[in-house]
Order: sequence, then C-alpha cells, then structure tokens
Amino acid sequence: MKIYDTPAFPNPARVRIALAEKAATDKVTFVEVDVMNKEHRTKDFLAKNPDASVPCMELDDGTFLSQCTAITEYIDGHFDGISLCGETPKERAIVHMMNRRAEMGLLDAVGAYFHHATDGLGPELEVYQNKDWGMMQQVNALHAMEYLDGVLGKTDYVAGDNFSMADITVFAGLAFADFAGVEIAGELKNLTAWRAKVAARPSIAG
Ligand SMILES: N[C@@H](CCC(=O)N[C@@H](CS)C(=O)NCC(=O)O)C(=O)O
Repeated sequence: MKIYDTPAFPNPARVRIALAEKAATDKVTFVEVDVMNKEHRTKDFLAKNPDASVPCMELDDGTFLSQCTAITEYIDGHFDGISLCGETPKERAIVHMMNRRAEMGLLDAVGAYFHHATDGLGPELEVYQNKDWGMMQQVNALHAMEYLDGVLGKTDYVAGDNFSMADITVFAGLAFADFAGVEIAGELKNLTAWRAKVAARPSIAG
C-alpha cells in the first residue's frame, strides 16, 4: 500500500495520524508529492487522483482512494486497533456527522481563507482568488471553533466519549488555523484543553 502525500500539510497529517493510531505507519510506503511544484496537477497524478489533492492512497490491487474521510474509513477497517469511525450504526453516524462539521466548518473553511484571502501557496498555485469568500470562511472557522468548544464542554471527544476520525479532523483544522493565522479565542477553554489532551496522544506526540 502506498500513500502519496506532502509531509506537514494538514490533510496528509490526518491520514498520518489515523495510521499511527492503528500502529500501521510502517505498513505503508509514503511517496512524496511536490505540491509546491504542481506535481499534483500533472497528468500522471490526476490519473491517480482527479481531485488534484493530497493525500491519495494506492491499494495493493491498484485501487486509488482520495479524500481523507474515505482513506481513514479504509485504514480503520483494514488495520486492527481502536475504532476511528465508530462501531455501532449510531456511533458511525455521529462520527461522520461530526467529522463533516469539522471538515466543512473548520478545516475547509480555514483552507478557503488561506487560499483566497492570503497569499496561500503563492501565485503559481493560487490561480483564482476571491478575497471576500476567503474572509467569510474565516468567520465560519471562528464560529466552528465556538461550536466545538460547546460540544467539548459536554463530551470528552468531538463525537462522544471516544477518540475518533472527527477529533483528527478538528486537530488538523486547528493546526492549519495556526499556520494561516486564524487564532483560537482565549475564552474557548474546552477546545484548548481538548487540544492539549489530543496533542499528547502517541500518534501525535510521537
Ligand atoms: N477534502 C480533501 C482535501 C485535500 C486537500 O485539499 N489537500 C491539500 C493539501 S493539505 C492539497 O492537496 N492542496 C493542493 C492545492 O491547494 O492545490 C481530503 O480530505 O483529502
């Protein structure tokens, strides 16, 4: 199995954390994609992942998977270890719901702010920018942080009592927010405490 990714980028980090949670990091081969030199937009890479994004996973039978949620589903089902996507139908539904809220409200919103309202990855890569859209997404990301702070005032983790894929998405979203200069408001104590707890997990702290 191969993972095509770019180390230190936020979405690749999600899959790397998922693999580490399943103690499976050494069971895949990482192939570095040079996003800064537009390798992800070449014909060769688009044949693997038409989304033109990293990460992308190649299974041993030649199937390519893209989108972190789909890749994490595969990793969760394929490797032993804690469940990242939930066990019961209800748990799975809640993990997916919260993961999508974290993705849309936080991680993707920060991404839109970064790519549209800042220099992003630079003029070679940011061929279309809409600053108003980016600024609106920054507001959405700040609202998502407030929402998540409320959730984490009631449950230990984003999707309930157990660590899950949704926590990974929020964690990566906050790392991206730091990088993009979108600050967590000081009063969001639940979110800040949860972040410190998650950062201490061996899959992240190493
Ligand atoms: N929704 C996608 C997002 C993937 C994504 O946006 N990855 C970024 C790196 S963090 C990327 O490939 N960016 C390339 C670009 O902006 O051109 C997923 O879950 O995998």
